Amino acid sequence: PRGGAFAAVDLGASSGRVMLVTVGADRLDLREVHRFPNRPVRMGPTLYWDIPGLYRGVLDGLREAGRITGGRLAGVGIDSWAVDHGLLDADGALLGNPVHYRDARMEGTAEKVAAVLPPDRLYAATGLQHLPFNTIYQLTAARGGAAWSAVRRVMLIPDLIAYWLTGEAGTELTNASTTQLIDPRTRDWSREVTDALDIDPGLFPPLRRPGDPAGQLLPHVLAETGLTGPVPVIAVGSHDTASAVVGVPVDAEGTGRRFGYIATGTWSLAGLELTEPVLTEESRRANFTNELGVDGTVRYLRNIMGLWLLQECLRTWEAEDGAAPDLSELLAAAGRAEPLRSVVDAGDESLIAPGDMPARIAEACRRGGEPAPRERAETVRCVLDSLALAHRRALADAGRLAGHDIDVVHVVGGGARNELLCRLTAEACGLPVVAGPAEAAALGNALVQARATGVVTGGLAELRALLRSGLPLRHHEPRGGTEPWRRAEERLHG
Ligand code: LFR
Repeated sequence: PRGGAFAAVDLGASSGRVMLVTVGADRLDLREVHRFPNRPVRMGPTLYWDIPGLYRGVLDGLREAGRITGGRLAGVGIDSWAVDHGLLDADGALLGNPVHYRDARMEGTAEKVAAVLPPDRLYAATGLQHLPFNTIYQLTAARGGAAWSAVRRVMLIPDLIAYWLTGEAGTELTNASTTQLIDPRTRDWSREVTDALDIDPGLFPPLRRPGDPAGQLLPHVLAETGLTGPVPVIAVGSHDTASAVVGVPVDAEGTGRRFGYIATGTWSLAGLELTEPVLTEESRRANFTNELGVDGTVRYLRNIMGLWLLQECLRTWEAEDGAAPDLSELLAAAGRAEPLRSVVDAGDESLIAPGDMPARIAEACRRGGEPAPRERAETVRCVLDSLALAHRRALADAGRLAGHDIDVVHVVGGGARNELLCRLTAEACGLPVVAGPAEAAALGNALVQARATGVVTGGLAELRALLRSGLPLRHHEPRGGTEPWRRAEERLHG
């Protein structure tokens, strides 16, 4: 039988992992071979990604994968968080560590961009949700810096890793769409935007699409990882959210229900899979994004602050206690805490930066006229209630703006493991929630590789059909009615 072992490299904002995914014509098997923390580092005033550390983690993972397969891999695919990038000089050398999207340097750049391209025109051209750290703003900020005159190339994070592995440069389309420089209708650079902002799209290597070849592991990479060549690197949905949506086990029960999805991790990305972008002014005002997906799809969704809120609380408490708090205990206590006692707007930009999150949540509660949490369990409950409420609102808005009903909500990504969050989301949306797989991005990454190498054939439906067997999915039925959630929403948004 045809089959292959694929390495799916999935870099998230809090950890990176290399998964070994074995795909056959009608089966799929997933094994985590290496997981490593992704710890950003502040040097001087700037918050950076530790890109050498991440790249080392990728090499370690590939070596580990090869140890299991006897040195053979049918492919390697790389996905990561979006928008961030490295700047390279004429020799192809990195001009500094990539800056973290949570760095403060973009303050004021949105105004600069708006002065040459008003937000309504920018949205009509790109369909992208305004996020203060979109690549367009980062490049505008970088242009004021001393290194800029040496910049000859801009490479998004997964493309940069692929460049080091293969020596070949490309820009994968799904991730390119998060730069806010792509027109979602033509699925190419928007001349209107690049001309207005005087950004040369030629700084980005040529576009490639998920499934395109992206080179082969270089001899020194083979030597370092103990793999036997040739090992092709294959472009996948290199934006982690693009791969995660390929990994949504749609129609696992074969009922043909219309689905919404929430890709949960550091962020919650809640929305719909569409075939055409929605570029209306109403959509812009609702802050919906049209990111490009695999196979010509559009991810119509809203970025919600996500489990970042909880992760950052835990980091604060760990610093206070000198030891990591027990998360399962905290979640159990949060589950018993008073429901919807206080909620905050999970789109609040004051929560983006790192720092004392419990204090900022308490402050956001006070600003909104909500009682501040009195203890940690109440803070956790406030975070999860607020996320569930934001999920409800995003899916309802998406359905209305795109004219698309939703019968079932798929929660994929790390947050699918958080039972309380999934239960609250089902209650808030008043819809059944299917939770899992947590590793949707790695699975979606591997499925696109498997198709590109001929191990499987078909469209997204056929790829997703492979997800049906053997995945531990959890079902949450809506209970208790949505009226308390409607009232909480009214408190928060009027
Ligand atoms: C999720 C994600 C989101 C993107 C954010 C920042 O991991 O890729 O889709 O908006 O990270 O890049």
